[in-house]
Parts: sequence; structure tokens; C-alpha cells
Amino acid sequence: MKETVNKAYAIAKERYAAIGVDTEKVLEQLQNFHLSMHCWQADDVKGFEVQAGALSGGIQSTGNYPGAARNIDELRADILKAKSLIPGTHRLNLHEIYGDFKGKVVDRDEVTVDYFQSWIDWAKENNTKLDFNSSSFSHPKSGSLTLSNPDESIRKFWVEHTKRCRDIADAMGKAQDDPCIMNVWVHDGCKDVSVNHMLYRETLKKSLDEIFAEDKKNMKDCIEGKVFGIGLESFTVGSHDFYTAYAAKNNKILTIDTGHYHPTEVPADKVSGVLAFVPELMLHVSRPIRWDSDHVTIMDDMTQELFSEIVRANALDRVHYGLDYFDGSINRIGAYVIGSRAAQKCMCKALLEPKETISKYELEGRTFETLALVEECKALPWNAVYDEFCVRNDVPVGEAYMADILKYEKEVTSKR
Ligand code: RNT
Ligand code: ZN
Repeated sequence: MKETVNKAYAIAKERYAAIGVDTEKVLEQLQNFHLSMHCWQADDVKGFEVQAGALSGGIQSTGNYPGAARNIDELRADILKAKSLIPGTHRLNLHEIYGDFKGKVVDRDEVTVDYFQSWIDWAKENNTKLDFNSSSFSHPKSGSLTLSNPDESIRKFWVEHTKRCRDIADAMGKAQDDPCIMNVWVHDGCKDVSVNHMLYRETLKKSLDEIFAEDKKNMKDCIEGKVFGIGLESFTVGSHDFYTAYAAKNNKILTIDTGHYHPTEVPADKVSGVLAFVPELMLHVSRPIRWDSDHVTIMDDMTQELFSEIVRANALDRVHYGLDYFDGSINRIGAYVIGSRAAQKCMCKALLEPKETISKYELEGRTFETLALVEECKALPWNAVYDEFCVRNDVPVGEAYMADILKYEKEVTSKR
């Protein structure tokens, strides 16, 4: 296999050189492209709280494929297995409910970094950097309003939780000598007709101002809006406009979750739309089918356009590349591997575009050449470059990872 891949790569290298693209440079860029793998695909967003209830907060994982991780050791083993089949080095994105609570009931407003020390140690041992998320769903106080709740005691509870999460993220960032990216997403909204929208949004703004009041050196904040949640269909407090305005005004990172827009809206177009006003972007790459269904990411047009826009905007180092899907109907290690590799393949293809040439054609009004080159690039042998990337990283090429995953299923996950 290795020889075949090397031969195909040599030919691809020539084809790309002919249009002025240096494939060695692209391989280097791919090596520096780190995904932030979301821990929650491994267990359908359950987490490890002793007092855990059902998943709530407008999100849902459907399916009951056997083998979900039931505890921290199983989740860690699954992540490492998935990582062994994905070329490159990748980060792990933790939610607060995935703390190492050691059998103790720890409420969300009591959490401290102590419950994440074993994650910090694990991450160091496994050459993995951590990102973080506050968790406002699946809790008796989640209801339909958290940070935007006019009830002061509930609002304060979630402000306290989110502040504590920032402290934890800061400690993670310090330990790994690289900023920990912390995402704030709250499901707040209304199921039916409601009239207090301004009140909820002003309350959310007030909560965010309190949460972000203290500057932290080792973490960065990002905020994620959405269009609707299950059971909260009529109104979302943290809409895309709300967070875009907040991020622009307060210099925060905006999170773009590809499942959080109207079905005909193009998330890729938001990249240049907002990067002129916000410092950086966080992505939650997902795959909505008819709704925010969080199917496994694949190489679809939406994902390709998103990565191409980032490359075309020269914004590679202003974007954090998180994944966010949770399909409970499929082998979960397979879900990580398919989705992560799909994101990398889209990035590979995006990087292989002769950007300077196409840009020049466009600026000179040479519309025919612009269209022709963009179109022809789609069918150039980009896959030979990705295969070479896999070989150089010593991971299976193409569909060969299927056997590894099935073996792990037979020996490990099917016995759970
Ligand atoms: C929900 C948001 C959010 C969650 C995770 C679990 O619609 O996308 O990012 O998926 O935080
Ligand atoms: Zn998301």
C-alpha cells in the first residue's frame, strides 16, 4: 500500500506543481492543522456526574448502538483509539460534566479544577491539548432559561458555574502552555409565543458581562448561538445576531456551529462576514439533516466551502477547529474517525487550491479562467496528497481503518 500511495503522490505532486501548488507545503500545513475532538460523541453527551439526569437543553442524541463509553477510563480509551486512526495531533474538547468526580455529587456551582486534574495529567501523558465548555443542560436548574433567567437565584447559579469553568479552562491553558478555548453555549429560549425577548437578552448580556469581567491569561472565550432547540422552537435568546454583536463589541471569539442556521443559510459565508469584526472563530463542524441533528461530519459541500473560505480568507491561524456531533446510532469510534478525517480532507482540498492564481484572474475580471480553475481543482488528485499524509503519520490509508475499528468493537466496545 505504502508504495502505491507514494507513486500516486509523486504524480499528484507534479500535477499540482503545474498549477503552482507546492504539495510539500500543504502536507506541512496539514500537520499543523489541529482538530479539537469533542469528548461527547463517545457517550451520547451523558458525562460523568454522579447525579446525572437525562439529556435536556434542546439537544438530543438518537440511537442506541452498543458500546457507548460508561466511565472516564472507557472514554479515554476510546478517544485514544480514535486518535490512533487519525493522522496528525489533535486536541480534546471537554464539557464540564465530564469531570473526574470520583463518586462525589458535585453540583455545577461547586466545580473546581481538582475534578479536572486527572484530565490535565492524562492530556500531558498523551500529548493532547485541552479545550473546555461550561455545561448548562441536563440539570434540575436548566429549565428553559439559565443565564438569561429573570429569577436571580437561577441566573446567579449559572453565572457562578460559568465563572468556575473559566477558572478551570485557565488552569488547563496554563498547564499545557497554550490557551484553552472555552465555549459558552446555553440553550435558553421559549417553546411558544413569548413577549419578554428584550428582557431575556438584556439579562443574558448582563450575565456574560459578569462572567467575562475578569481577564484570564491562559484561556480564550468563545460564544455560540443557534437558531432553535427541541422544545424551545419559537425563540432563542442567544441567537446568531445576539452573539455576533456581543463578540464584535467585546472582542470575543464567535463559534460557528454548522448545524445552527436556517437550512438554506451558508455557514461558510459567515467566515469573511464576521472576521472583519471579531478576533477569531471557533468552529463546531457538524452535519444537520433537516434540523440540528448532529450527524457525523462528512465531506459535503457545506464543509468543503467552510474550509475553502477559511483558506481563501488567509484566516488559518484565526480559527479553532472544533467538531460537534453526537450520533448514537453508529459505532462511536467510527464516528470520530470518519468525521475527523472528513474535516481534514476538506482542509487538504482547500489548501491545494492555487489561491493566488485564481484570485488574480478574478481581480482582472477574467471570469472564464476563474470559473474554469476552481472547477478543475475539484477533480485534481487531492486524495493522493491526503493518503500520503496518512502514510507519513503512520495511520491506515483510506478504508483500511475499518478493520481496526471492527476489531476494537469485537474486543472492547461490544463487551460493555
Ligand atoms: C448545541 C450546541 C452545543 C452542544 C455541545 C454539547 O446545539 O451545538 O455546542 O452541541 O456543547
Ligand atoms: Zn455546537
